[in-house]
Amino acid sequence: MSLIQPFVTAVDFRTGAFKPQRQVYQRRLSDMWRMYADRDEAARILAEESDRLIYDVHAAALPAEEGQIPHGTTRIRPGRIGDEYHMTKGHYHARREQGEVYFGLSGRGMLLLQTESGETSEIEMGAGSAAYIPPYWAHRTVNIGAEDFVFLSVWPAEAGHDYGAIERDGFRKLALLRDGGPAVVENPQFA
Ligand code: S6P
Ligand code: ZN
Repeated sequence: MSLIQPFVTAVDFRTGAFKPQRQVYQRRLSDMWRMYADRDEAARILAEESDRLIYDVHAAALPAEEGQIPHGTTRIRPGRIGDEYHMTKGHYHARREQGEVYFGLSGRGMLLLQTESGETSEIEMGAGSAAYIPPYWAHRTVNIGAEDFVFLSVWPAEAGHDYGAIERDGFRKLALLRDGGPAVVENPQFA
């Protein structure tokens, strides 16, 4: 186990930016266009408009050792691909028995969760929401508002990330614009 010096990071609640800056990565439409229900619309936006920035992550990356507690912010830009709100890729933890906590910093979001045995759950989040993701639940966040949705995640380093199942099968539920507001509906394409 590494002996790490204690440290503090200043977090901008509006943007998720970390000061000092630590690890940063971006997810653009080209990284995940196949995950949207309306793939034709995603392909059209890529070809005719731009490779939109969907979200970025600022994280305090720590050694993947049991006992370390990585933490980071995610800022999802507002917008939709067709009727479907901008979202993260979503994942299970590689070690399924590891949970996570999300804390809303600004904007309006929806947390979509599902288990491998077929249960689903949705949690609305805003500034000040502390959402608990128990072990065994895959999680994807969606921006259902008009502003950036920003949240802080805190997870056990040994959890790891498994994107494969979601990339292959998708999520059972979609967060879509319906009658002027967000609605969570069954995904007819769920494999
Ligand atoms: C990590 C945690 C978050 C996500 C981030 C991006 O366990 O759940 O920090 O990594 O919100 O989402 P994704 O699905 O692309 O990793
Ligand atoms: Zn996670």
